[in-house]
Amino acid sequence: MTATQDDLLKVADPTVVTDDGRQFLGEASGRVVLTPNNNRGETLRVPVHANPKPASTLTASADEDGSTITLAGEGVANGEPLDPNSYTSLVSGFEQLGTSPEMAQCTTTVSSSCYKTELERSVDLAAVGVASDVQQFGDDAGLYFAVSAHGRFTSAETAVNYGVYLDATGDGLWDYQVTTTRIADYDIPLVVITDRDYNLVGPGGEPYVAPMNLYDGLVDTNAFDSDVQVLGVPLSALPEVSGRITFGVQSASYNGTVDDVGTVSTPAGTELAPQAMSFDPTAPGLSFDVDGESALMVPATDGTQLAVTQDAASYAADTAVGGDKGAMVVLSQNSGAVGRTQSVAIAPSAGDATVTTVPPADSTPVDPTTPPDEQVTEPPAAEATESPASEAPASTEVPPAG
Ligand SMILES: [Ca+2]
Ligand SMILES: [Ca+2]
Repeated sequence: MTATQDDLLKVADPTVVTDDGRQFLGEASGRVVLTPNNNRGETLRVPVHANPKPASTLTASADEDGSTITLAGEGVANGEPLDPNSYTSLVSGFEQLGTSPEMAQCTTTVSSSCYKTELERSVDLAAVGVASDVQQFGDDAGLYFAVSAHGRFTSAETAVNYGVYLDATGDGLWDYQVTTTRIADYDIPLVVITDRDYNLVGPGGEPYVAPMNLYDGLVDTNAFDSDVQVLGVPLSALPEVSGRITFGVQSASYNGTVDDVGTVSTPAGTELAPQAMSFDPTAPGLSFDVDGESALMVPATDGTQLAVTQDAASYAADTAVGGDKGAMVVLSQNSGAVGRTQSVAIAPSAGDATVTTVPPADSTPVDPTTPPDEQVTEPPAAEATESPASEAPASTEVPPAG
């Protein structure tokens, strides 16, 4: 089998229905016939199957004053951008406010703070970014989180779940959780919002439901075998958010492994750490656009420029956990070797602005004698009650929250 990167298109097996937006991998299959060369054996028909996909090698770097991030390298552009059968390198810009070190693999002692198998490797958080497109969309803006890990998931929201816990009211208690879930018979991970009782909430009393990575399967966002996810919600779905929020991200695996960036596990459940991340969706410290379009899953290639708009007062007030604040550029279709998440330093534009960075708060250790099933506060798992056909955005033309 020969795979030519420039010719690769995202073609599903003919038996797979894809126009409902399900996520799928492009695939090629056939058979190889092996015939004996000395008439001393049977002819063998061996099925072959492959899921090749092209990868880009784009890298992001900022100019000196931090006002522009330029991509260099090789993009992928097979077919019409955002076409169901095409692969197009997409870029998204976030303000990076979370950094988390690599987690150790468990050895003889099993605990919630080490990973057990490669299958749950994506539980190990690496970076957290946040973005608001209030500059482009004003009253109809969205809030977007990017969560990257030190290892890949095969399929998101199977072995590992990410929960973004955010406090809108300033009392230190989270009011909303933005997370993912799956529902029966609909083959995409879905972004949902819960309240503190883990009930699904959304505008008009209806649960908010949208595809992970902003697009359903009709646009390739490299949703499989990746180490980064984008969770977007409209601000209208978070009515208590009126300005600055604090937030943290907790990941949890089916094996009871937990990683925290600005969150802690308590006997009563997940809470924000005393020092969480802080961001103002109504006045983002950093905003990113490509030719005036909000830089969220927009086509990217060699030379693509992200304009970085800085609100100096907000950027100074934003709080990072575990590392410096800066830009987090997500290049969804990049190869793992180049990296799908790249951190780019952006210096504060105001001369006297103080960069606020706090170390990661200590997680409340989970008693290792507790059975794994009881260690993790299962965050999401909320059953969506509506059928996806009526709830999930059918359009693939625009990100859901913009
Ligand atoms: Ca980590
Ligand atoms: Ca609160």
